[in-house]
Amino acid sequence: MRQLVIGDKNLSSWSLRPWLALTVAGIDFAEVNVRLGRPETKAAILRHSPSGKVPCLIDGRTLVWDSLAICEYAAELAPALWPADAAARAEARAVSAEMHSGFTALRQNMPMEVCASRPGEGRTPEVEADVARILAIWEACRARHGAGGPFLFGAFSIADAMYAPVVWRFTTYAVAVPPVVRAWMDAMLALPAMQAWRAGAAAELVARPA
Ligand SMILES: N[C@@H](CCC(=O)N[C@@H](CS)C(=O)NCC(=O)O)C(=O)O
Repeated sequence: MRQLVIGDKNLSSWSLRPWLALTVAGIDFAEVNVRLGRPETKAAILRHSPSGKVPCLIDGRTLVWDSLAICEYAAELAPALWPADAAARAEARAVSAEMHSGFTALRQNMPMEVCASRPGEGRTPEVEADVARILAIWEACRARHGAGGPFLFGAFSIADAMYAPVVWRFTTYAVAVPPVVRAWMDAMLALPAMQAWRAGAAAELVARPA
């Protein structure tokens, strides 16, 4: 059985991305949960992941130790995780890569905390610029490619998975969004997998308070 090594569901935004892609695609895996931010964390992660970071997918002798690489691996098992149209697929890859490599100010100042409510916190000018760019990406995806369904490229894709932690961030920090973005965020929040992740985060907080 494939194993996905992940961090705390309340906090680990990189873990959520491939977890969601695998779950929505119906690809079987078992979770291996590592608690972040503890003296023993690094050693615990290194038992599974050569980078010392989560997420890491273990599929027999194959190790995949990066969120976007795991999503790509998932798409080899479930090709519908990328749009079928080549031009749309290229754009989905571009917006996914932009999330993977960017938005540092947002990541630093508005960390994912699925179960928290912190309206208005963290809004530096650099964060405002990241928020504006992310809203522009989501609006463009919905306008250009969204006709076939409620997600960024119509059907659920890796692009949605890559921005899923930002859905939780915008919820936690109560970021105002235009109606077209609200509709996409609502579709994301309605996914049983997103609700299951949130329930898991809440259960972990009860079982092992900070
Ligand atoms: N670029 C990596 C980033 C992974 C990452 O930074 N993971 C964090 C948790 S969300 C981590 O493992 N932190 C533990 C540590 O650095 O000790 C990816 O996309 O998977």
